[in-house]
Amino acid sequence: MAKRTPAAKTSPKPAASAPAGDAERTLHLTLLRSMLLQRRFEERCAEAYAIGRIGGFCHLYIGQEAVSTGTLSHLRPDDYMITTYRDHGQALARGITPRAVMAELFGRIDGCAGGKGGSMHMFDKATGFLGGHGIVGGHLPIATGVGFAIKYRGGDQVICCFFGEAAVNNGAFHEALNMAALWKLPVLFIIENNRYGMGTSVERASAINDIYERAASYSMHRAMVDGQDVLAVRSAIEEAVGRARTDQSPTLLEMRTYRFMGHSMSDAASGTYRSKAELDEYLKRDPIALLRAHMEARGTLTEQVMQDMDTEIKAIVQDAWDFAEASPEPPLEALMEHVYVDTTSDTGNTAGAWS
Ligand SMILES: Cc1ncc(C[n+]2csc(CCOP(=O)(O)OP(=O)(O)O)c2C)c(N)n1
Repeated sequence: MAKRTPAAKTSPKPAASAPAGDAERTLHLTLLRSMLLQRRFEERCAEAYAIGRIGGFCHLYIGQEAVSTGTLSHLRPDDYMITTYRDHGQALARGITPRAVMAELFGRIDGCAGGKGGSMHMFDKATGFLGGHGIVGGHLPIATGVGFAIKYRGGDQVICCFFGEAAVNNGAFHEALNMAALWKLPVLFIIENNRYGMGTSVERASAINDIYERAASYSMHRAMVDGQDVLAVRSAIEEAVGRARTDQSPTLLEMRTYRFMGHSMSDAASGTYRSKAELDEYLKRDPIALLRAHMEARGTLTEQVMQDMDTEIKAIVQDAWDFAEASPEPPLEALMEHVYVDTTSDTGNTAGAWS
């Protein structure tokens, strides 16, 4: 039987007469706060990069915050996630502290990967954040492997695997999906379709535009989701997580989103491959503005509350910056630590290994 969900998922609109309750207000404020933290944090990342505090590659997530927030707000603490190099926002949304993320970006010892991973390689065992990966599509088979490990151990956790739409043209995508479907593994494959792989539009790279339909090859549950609408993301994730926990079957979700910045800091403004008119059109669907408008219409957000939240978040980000700057660089002697795991000794040096 086809496991098809053809229509785009949009958030269920509350009945006009249904007043907003406390639970709704609390949830929406939490979602708004998460997205705003990512936005303000990354605005400072751009600044830190420009003055040389952050080196190497740096890919901002600005514009895509509804995907991380809507997805990760629904996971349990013992679930897992794995992602690409565009990982700062997701690290924050998963609960890694702004201090640990900023220190990592600054290459300092208090960073979540000890300052050795940097922008593209956030990692945090405590929150089940299994990386930040730089090879496009390379982490999808790892996600399938984690799904296998969960099932083998008899757990009911899930793993969420985020990747860009360009990764679906990579062989690893197909191998990972096939095996996850064949063995019924609790993996949520989440395509963040922001329309461009560096400067190449999805239309120029993919034979089909409805990318979620690729899951048909593996008879896998699938859906397209409005990735700018955090509530739509949450409801799609709720359904997929429920299926993964009870039935241990995987899902492919295509979240239609857009990055407001360039691919990386090397084309920070917008890039030459898209028009300003296109960017302006997508800016009208800023995920933060959309939730804000929704809450104002529901009577659950005032201008004052929004301003206070913004002020508080800016202070948190400044604190993260100050903390990162005060943190030392890793010592030279630590250069070769955490490169290999010693599997030969009796005790086994498993420092840094995932258990
Ligand atoms: C296997 C591989 N090929 C090429 C690259 C170079 N590369 C880095 S990012 C990127 C574009 C990826 O786009 P997408 O997957 O859509 O993610 P986005 O950057 O839009 O988040 C490419 C081709 C790479 N890192 N890995």
